[in-house]
Amino acid sequence: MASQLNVDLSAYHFPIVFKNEKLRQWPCFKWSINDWITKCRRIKFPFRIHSIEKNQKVVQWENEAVAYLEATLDQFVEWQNLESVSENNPFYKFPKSEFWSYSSYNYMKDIFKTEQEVLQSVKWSDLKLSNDLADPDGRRTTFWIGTKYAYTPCHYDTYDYNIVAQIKGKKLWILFPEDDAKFLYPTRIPYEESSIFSSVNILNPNFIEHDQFKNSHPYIVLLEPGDLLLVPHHWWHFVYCIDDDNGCCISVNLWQPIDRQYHSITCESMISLLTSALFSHFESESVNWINDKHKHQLCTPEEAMKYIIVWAEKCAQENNGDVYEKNCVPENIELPKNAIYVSEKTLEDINQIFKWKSTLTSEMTSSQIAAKDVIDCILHPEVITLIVNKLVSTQKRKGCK
Ligand SMILES: O=C(O)CCC(=O)C(=O)O
Repeated sequence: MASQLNVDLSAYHFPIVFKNEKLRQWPCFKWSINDWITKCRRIKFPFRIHSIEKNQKVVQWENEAVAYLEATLDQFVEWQNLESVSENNPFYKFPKSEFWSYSSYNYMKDIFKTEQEVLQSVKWSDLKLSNDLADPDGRRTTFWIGTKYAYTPCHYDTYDYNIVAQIKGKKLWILFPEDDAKFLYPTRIPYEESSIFSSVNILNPNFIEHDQFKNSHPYIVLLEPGDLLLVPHHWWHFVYCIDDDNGCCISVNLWQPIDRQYHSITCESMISLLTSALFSHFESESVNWINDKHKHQLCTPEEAMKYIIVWAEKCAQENNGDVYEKNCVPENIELPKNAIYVSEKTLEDINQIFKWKSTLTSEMTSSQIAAKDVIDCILHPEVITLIVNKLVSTQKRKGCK
């Protein structure tokens, strides 16, 4: 077991699923839905509501929900399990057959700050996967609860790698390697700090607008209660609640830092500079360009500029910025006990699940370029990388003087 603890999980460059018995020992894993309701009775969770549309033509972005509301777990479970709910239930107006709901991205330290028992029931270090895996005060762990059909659009996180523990219900994860970016049409609108979204609607892709998607390499895994998933650094992922337990699909995840992410930090600071400078000038259009939870993270152009200067200097000192090796088969690294690689599948396998209805027309509403298109190009990750690389070269030349 000692060698197991020395495992450096950041060294795995392909997604891995662990069937980890120790996760089943976490107190929260043993709780029934009624236990969860009792333990969370004082907590109001922020939920967003989206309509369940078969063959939806475009991505349902977080910032374009039908409604946003706050509710207790009791009210959520009642909505999911009773034929109808009373008027004082915040979900009252939303028939469960027509709408899905998600309370996503809740930092445990915030949402459970008054409920230490819940906060302490997630015990990463007990998994004995790696010496580094621990987050006793819930600063890096997030809590997700959704109904069946709730989903997180395809994206990748610019920092860290990720460990996900499935607690209740089942989630389908469709992952793509970093190099698939060219097939996934990256976008920074909606803006969310450190998330790069794909414009492709995985539930029903438009192969006319996104014709390169056909060349992508999906890796697919169904996460069941008790499963752990390692999402390597910069892997794209689309996550779909495919089955629930009494209406609930619950998971927690931990973002685990990797060293020297100076290049990513500089790129994110550059995005902050550009979004804060550009979005405000196109206010009427920009209303819906930022995911709500991230509005407070927008800094002023002056603040963003300060970050850029500091981090570009760090990058220059580090030579190439991020020293992270990408997408290479790990050599001499044994797979940890009870772990398997997630297997590569085909788009036809995704089609089997979602039964795509082929979209033969382009969804583009106008042939004319809009301000949003211009800004989307400026914020494109390839453009940002180019700017940051130029900046780092400038810093290096100045450093030589
Ligand atoms: O569980 C989900 O819906 C999404 C989780 C996610 O995006 C992440 O862990 O980075």
